[in-house]
Amino acid sequence: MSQRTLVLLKPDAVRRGLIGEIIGRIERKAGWRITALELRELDQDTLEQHYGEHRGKPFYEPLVAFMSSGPVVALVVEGERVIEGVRALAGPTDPIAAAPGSIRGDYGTIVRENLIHASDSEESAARELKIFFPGR
Ligand code: RTP
Ligand code: MG
Repeated sequence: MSQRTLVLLKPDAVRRGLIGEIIGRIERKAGWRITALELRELDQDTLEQHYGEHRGKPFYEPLVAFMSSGPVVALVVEGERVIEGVRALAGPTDPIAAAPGSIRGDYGTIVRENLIHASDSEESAARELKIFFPGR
């Protein structure tokens, strides 16, 4: 089943020079392709829409501050079961719990600065793609 997912390389990934490393892992997966890619700074409105489900949680304010601390790379990736697949490449939210070989397991530091966002379901992907790449 071919799908589309929204991937964000978070500000820590950009600051640490890990864009190529992370995109390379996605590109090497046979049958997936990048169909949009942009380096950009995220404004409050975009972040409130994107992370609205977390509003009111203790980590929400520091998360939004972190996500606006520098540019991110936003990508659309298409391919076979790519939603589940990029989540698997990323590993669990907490880098300490993420296995070596996953992006967060290899490079993550603290739970907030975990390098990558990837849509977690078809519904989330549809919603997030509309926020970041309207009209595509
Ligand atoms: P994401 O949405 O960024 O792809 O990550 P996720 O699904 O693995 O994690 P989620 O629960 O949706 O949390 C969103 C992001 O918030 C930060 N976070 N900090 N306890 C904390 O300090 C905490 N918990 C979550 C992380 O950056 C996480 O990716
Ligand atoms: Mg999430």
